[in-house]
Amino acid sequence: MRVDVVTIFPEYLEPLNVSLVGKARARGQLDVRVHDLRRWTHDRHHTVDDTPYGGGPGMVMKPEPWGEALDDIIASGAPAAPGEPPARPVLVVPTPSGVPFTQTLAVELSARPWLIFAPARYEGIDRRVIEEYGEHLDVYEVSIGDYVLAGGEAAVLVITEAVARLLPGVLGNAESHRDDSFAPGAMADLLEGPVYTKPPEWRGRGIPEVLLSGHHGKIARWRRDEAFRRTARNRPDLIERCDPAALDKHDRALLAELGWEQRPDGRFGRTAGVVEE
Ligand code: JCE
Repeated sequence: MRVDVVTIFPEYLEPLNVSLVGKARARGQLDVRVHDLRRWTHDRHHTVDDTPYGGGPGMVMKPEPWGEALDDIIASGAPAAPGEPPARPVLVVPTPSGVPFTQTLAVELSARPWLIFAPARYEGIDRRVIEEYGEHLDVYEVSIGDYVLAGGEAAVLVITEAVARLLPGVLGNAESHRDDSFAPGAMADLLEGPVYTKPPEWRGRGIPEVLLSGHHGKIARWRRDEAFRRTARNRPDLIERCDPAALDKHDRALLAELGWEQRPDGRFGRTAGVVEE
């Protein structure tokens, strides 16, 4: 996969040299190119921003440097091979007003051969840039969560790591992603429960007996119960939209114990008047 990043803070992308993404690059599984947007300015001050039309606070990123940068980078990718259609990148623009970045979107992006990230600063990029490239490319305006960053670079790091670990051969065999919380097809879309390793006792704390029992059936059930407890506590929204057909009798009994009731449509909701802990 090829990844281009256009930014006014190239140093912010240094973490892409490290760990999983850095290793994928070193192995040639990922070709990451970071570009300084100011290269595509022509004035003495390398201006990338201007005041917003209509007034208001802050500054807006000018369209011309983005247009020249994206045109050059897109042109650098063609042609794939003689007779082949030129590669078409996906444009990914982090913004708090984008569609939520989810594991499903990570899987979708991991299937594309070429991503171009356009992390903005200030109050964002002149809208015409997104409109213009939306006519030629798939453009994803994505939000990594409901909070406001100072710019899109941190979101690029997040998205790149989530996508890169899904590329064939990037994650070692030891860590497979089938069971990730949120992986499509994960255990009924539950959060993962707690994990333990050696030593068997640490500061007077043991580990749950069942994990030492060697009884794989009991261990699987215990893990599922812990996943339900954690999900009900931390992400009640996931219990509410959980498919009732994915639950067995034991699951339903546990949820009832935790103060959840099954509605006439089969979905779960908190039992009225029951308070936790
Ligand atoms: C960004 C800003 C909107 C005023 C470029 C924030 C994404 N999930 C996300 N949270 N925050 C972002 C994000 C991404 C890019 C930019 N800002 C700050 N955003 C209105 C200021 C500027």
